[in-house]
Amino acid sequence: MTSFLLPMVAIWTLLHVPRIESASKAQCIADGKRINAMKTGMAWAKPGYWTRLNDEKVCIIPQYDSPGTFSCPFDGFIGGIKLVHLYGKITCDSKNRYFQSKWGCNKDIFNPLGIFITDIHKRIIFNRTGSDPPGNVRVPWYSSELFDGSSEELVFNRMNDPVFANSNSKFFVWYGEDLINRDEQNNGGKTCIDVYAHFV
Ligand SMILES: [Ca+2]
Ligand SMILES: [Ca+2]
Repeated sequence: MTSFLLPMVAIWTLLHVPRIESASKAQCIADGKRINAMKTGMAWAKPGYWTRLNDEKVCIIPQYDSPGTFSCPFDGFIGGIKLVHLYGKITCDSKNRYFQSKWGCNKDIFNPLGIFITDIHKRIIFNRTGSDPPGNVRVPWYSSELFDGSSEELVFNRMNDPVFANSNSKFFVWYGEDLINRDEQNNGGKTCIDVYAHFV
């Protein structure tokens, strides 16, 4: 029985080990391309997929000008941004424990959103609800039909007016009250996220 099994094991090994090696090499090449793209910003993003932009988690503190930041390792036109909650809560009033929220402040029945994505000049780059034009923030709260402060994800839609981004692009994820310096002293907590871009 043993003399029968040994050749079979040898044949299986010959058939399968090279495949494992080639898969590993392919992964190394893919990783190398991504790292190279991150260094040079020369790789064109693959359209039609959600692509994670951050390597390290992005964390937002809701006061004292403490937005999370991310950049874009690829060249491409971004039609949407998806923020995926990892951990943590934020609040517009740390004295009220019921106000804690992933994306805003649970202060009324709408559990409004208070997250804004801007450029370095604090201009909104990705629309809040899909209908607002890019511009400056005046009111630090908004609601959405699809998302609220307890959602696991928050998606910003700009499919009708995609934004070109490359390795020089830097984006900021703000808590609205911190962004416009209004009533931020009583805020608290921290929320940490991953950032995905939908390239078109
Ligand atoms: Ca506040
Ligand atoms: Ca501030």
